[in-house]
Amino acid sequence: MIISLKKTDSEIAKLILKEEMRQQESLIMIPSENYTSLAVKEALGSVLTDKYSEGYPGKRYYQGNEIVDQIERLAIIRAKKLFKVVHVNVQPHSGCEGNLAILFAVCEVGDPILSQHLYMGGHLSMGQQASVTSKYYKPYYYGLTKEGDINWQELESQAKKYRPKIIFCGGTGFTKIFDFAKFAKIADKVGAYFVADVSHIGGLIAAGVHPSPKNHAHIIMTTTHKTLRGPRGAMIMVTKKGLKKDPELSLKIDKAVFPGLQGGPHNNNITALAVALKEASGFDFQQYAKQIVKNSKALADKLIKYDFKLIGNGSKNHMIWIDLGNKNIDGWTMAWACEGAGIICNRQSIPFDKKSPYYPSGLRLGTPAITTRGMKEKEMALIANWLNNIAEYLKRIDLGNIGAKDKEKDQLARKKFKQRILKDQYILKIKEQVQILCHKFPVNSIVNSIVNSINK
Ligand code: DSN
Repeated sequence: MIISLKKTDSEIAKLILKEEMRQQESLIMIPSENYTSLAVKEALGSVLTDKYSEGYPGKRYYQGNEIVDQIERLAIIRAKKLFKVVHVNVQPHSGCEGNLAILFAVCEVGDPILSQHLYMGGHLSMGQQASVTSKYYKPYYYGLTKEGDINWQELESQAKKYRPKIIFCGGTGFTKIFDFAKFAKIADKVGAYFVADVSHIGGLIAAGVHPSPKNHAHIIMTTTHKTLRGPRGAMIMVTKKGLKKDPELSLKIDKAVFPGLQGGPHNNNITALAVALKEASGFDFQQYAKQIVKNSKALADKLIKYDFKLIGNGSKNHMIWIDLGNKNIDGWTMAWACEGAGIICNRQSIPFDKKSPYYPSGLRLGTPAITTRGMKEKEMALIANWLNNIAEYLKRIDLGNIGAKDKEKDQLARKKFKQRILKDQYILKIKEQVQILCHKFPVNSIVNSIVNSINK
């Protein structure tokens, strides 16, 4: 693959190799990222990228889809079996399109919808102000409690007051186990569709490590590239309960995806998804999913010992959500210092955050990718120690005007900090140790596999 690319476009080939090196030599701790297998990557880069197939298996608007039909059917069968649902659409290009298709299928323009607030871990695609979904539907929100639980009281009173057409659960920030039955009870009371967006925990559900919403939700949406460890994309699933509420629901979802929102499906993605779904039904995947949760707990417990304040006071899934308030640093500063040390995470607003979403008070970490590399509890202790060293170091050094009320001063200070921290000797020492650890847990690499096959 990379061999022809080098001939055609050495500039891009070099950048791909650099990115591969970055992924190899850093601790990828963004909870929504992962490493796909070589098999998934091969399927993604296959001839299936060349085919047009608007429509669905057995009813396409283009000729030449005999094989594509077989592949898409396989992906659907595997997804149905894995998630125990009655209908699956594997064509959405992303989670945003998946949620938009659900809204389009179920709601009329202007209908009220209810979801977790963006600043409390919700997701843009469920009616947040900056998203197109808030222009077409009337969004209302519920939040989290200070302890990181769903604010059930608020959810129920908003549901009763506004009678939403859809109640969404899920988003980008939640460190506990979702009580899907409780969501369903409220949704049923007000006659709403209950849509479980399980994008983050899709892989944990597939492996039986997190309870499934299949008996509670009408519709389940998941992206396919997070804990599920497939290619980028999404699936919309209809449950038995969903079909009972509306026997036409599957049809409405399919029509909303195509021709409603999308044209040709990305067949290489669907092919790679079929592979990932096969992988996800195996024993190794179950072990991996169990270890994600063990690692997350181990890391969370250690961080608490280092006096990090965690939203939810720990982690019951793959995610750790830190309130950096007591460390006197913001998420932006910590995330850049971590990047300097080769630990890649992301800053995130915390419930009731007084800071802006771009410079929030929180930091979000996840264990899926490092678990895919084979890391376990012992390595989590090392990572917690490095994170603590970074936070303590940031307390000791002069951060200048970072956080100053004067925006210009703040921006200048941040610019200087970014340049400095990536070259800081103390931070680079941690980076060296991070790299030593990464070398002990190599990532499947297409380049390595080509080199190995040539050497054989
Ligand atoms: N952007 C994803 C996340 O990081 O949680 C959600 O789409």
